[in-house]
Amino acid sequence: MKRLLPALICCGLLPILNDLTAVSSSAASPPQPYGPVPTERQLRWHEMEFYGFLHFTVNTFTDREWGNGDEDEKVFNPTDFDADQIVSAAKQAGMKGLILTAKHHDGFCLWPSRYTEHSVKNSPWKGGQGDVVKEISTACRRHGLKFGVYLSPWDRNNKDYARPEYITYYRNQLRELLTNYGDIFTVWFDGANGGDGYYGGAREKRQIDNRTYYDWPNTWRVVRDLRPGAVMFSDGGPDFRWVGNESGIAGDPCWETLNLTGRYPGSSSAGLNSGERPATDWVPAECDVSIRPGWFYHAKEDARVKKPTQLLDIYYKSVGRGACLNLNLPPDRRGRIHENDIRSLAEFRRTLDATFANNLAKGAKLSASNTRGKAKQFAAKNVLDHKRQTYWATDDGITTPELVLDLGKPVTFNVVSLREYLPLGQRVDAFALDQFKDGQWVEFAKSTSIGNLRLIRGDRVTTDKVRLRVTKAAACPALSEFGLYAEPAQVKAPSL
Ligand code: FUL
Ligand code: CA
Repeated sequence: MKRLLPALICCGLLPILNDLTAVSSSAASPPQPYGPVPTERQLRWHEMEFYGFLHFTVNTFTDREWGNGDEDEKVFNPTDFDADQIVSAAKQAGMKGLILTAKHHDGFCLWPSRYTEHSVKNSPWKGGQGDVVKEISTACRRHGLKFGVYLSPWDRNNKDYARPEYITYYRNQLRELLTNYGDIFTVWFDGANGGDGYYGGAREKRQIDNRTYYDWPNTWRVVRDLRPGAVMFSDGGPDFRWVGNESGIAGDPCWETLNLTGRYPGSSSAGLNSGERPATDWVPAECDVSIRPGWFYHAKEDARVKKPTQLLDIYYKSVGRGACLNLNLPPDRRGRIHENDIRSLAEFRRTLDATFANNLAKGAKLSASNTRGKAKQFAAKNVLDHKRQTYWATDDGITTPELVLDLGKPVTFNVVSLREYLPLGQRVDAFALDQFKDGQWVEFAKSTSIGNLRLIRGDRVTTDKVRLRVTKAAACPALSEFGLYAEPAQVKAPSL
């Protein structure tokens, strides 16, 4: 996962670079990366920030959270399935992708897999001709969202589960999903393995060793071979990690890095919430949480949809701590996202859009205590250009620089936003923010990890000057964005 340092690749150019040092431009070469750095596929995933889960299967119709594996295929019968309605709900909420439970623990397949009869092909829905994976994946493409799959490793229906034959079955299904449905941005590997099940009629408890049974390196290889751009999720990476809870809350700090040795899907959750630093691997966190108490739709939870204020709190504590947010929207028995969920999402989105429409730091006069090689390429103004690829960096060894933003007039804000330039690794350990008040600097916030994004949401501050102080960094900082924002005064409660 670690990339070669660009400096090592271009050894052939060294004599030329040496010559140039005479005219002092070597000081303006980019900083060396610090620690593990993200792969291209991980960078694309970081940019998504917010996407959704769709939990949908026989459980939707049996009112359960975990099916036993003996459900009659006939129970799966949405009355008014509408992939466009589902995907539009996600899009309007600002999601950049959707991950569908193609198969949950009960083993029922939402696509007509040729390896089992336990699928939509034996359901009355669309006369057995339906394919939820196809409909959702094509609707995602129509609406410009990425599509991903959840394929439960645990299968309470399959007769071979816990035997070697099942691994062949599981990989065959992975291949079907990865070859027949266009581009896939992620494969989500759940670590749950409960034991009891139907297992082709055996109705017994089957235990497996999570660490060895699925032969993860070779199972992951199927994904790498067929979809090299896809990122894989599990408790142990390899590309992004579980955050250690299902409430959508990342640790504070939440480091993008982790020591992967000894971790696998279903391994201990120790360290997942905050990550580890220093660490050997870039394995950022995903916060998965449902908009309702359960992962699947239950009519009795219609009045328990998370309120916009709760969704906002989750957003600030997940995306705002450098993780991605995977918010579950469970389709109902019609095969649509329920009106209450849509209403809550719409208000949540409206508030976020109103908040982030206007960076109040735009146009500020910037003065940095240090700029790498005094070069334009690394100038402080790069933090205000809305581009992740440009950044402010300091000279090597300058790890606690300051940046003053002169706003020209009093400005009121309650959200501060920072990004690091990820290709150079996670560099900043801690920082503080000051406002200029009554002729002196007064600290109003301090924090730790930044990574992809850090949002600090607090009381309203009115000032005409803000100062950012990096108070600890493992290497000279490389900050790509800085923003000041004001949440709308009134965040309306939903009228459910
Ligand atoms: C868990 C599963 O057991 C739940 O049913 C759900 O799919 C959740 C996202 O992951 O481990
Ligand atoms: Ca920038």
